[in-house]
Amino acid sequence: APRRKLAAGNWKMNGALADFAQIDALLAAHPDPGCDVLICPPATLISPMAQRTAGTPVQVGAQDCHQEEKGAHTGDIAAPMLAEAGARHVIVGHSERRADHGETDDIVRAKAQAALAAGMRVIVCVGETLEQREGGSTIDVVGGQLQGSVPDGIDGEQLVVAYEPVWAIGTGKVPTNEEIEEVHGFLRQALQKRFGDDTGAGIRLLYGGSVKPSNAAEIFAVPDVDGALVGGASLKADDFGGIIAAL
Ligand code: G2H
Repeated sequence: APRRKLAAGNWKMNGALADFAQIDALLAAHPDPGCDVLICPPATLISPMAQRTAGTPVQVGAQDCHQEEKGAHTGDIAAPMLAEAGARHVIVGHSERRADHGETDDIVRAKAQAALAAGMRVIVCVGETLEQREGGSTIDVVGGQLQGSVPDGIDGEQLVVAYEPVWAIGTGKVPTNEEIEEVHGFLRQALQKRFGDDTGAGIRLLYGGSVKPSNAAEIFAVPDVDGALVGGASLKADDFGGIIAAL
């Protein structure tokens, strides 16, 4: 089956109930988006957003989950709790989590497993720093993160991998099409080698990092780019809508 395109918004630590008006405007402009549309708001907004978007093409996800099902982890949120709140996807291993919370590949993999066990899909993020790119180790770094962060025994529908070069996040800098194609081609090959041709071919690969309406069409033309993980631009209906229209 062809891979269905995915526009995933990552609100990060932004947004409030008042911003649901942006989702209403997005749906008014794109009632039939022609791709999967996902928004991952802060955890406090998951439940009201899931209620507000019920019956619409907008799906709701989480930005992180704890790796354990329950327990003494003050301030953390378990995957089954997110699922009960209405989350259908969980982003794991975003570079901001890896940097701000010391999340290693082992932790990210455990979180991915917890999300899958709770019946959600996972978006596993990988990406190199500027120093690593300049040092020529992009493929090694991304390959190591992929191997270490993606659990065994997944099916192609449950897993999405997002390539987010750390130096392109929120900076306005975007890799060249050739740079994106090299990494996405490598990710596809590595996933097919590990999970078999069919499963590997079904896994969606997103590009993330400063995607905007003005650069989206060019990025989406790159082979093996099946959509985008969008930060800043996902908070505004016009911007996210422009990206959806380019998919
Ligand atoms: C990368 C991306 C969304 P932005 O972190 O995950 O953010 O589009 O703001 O660069």
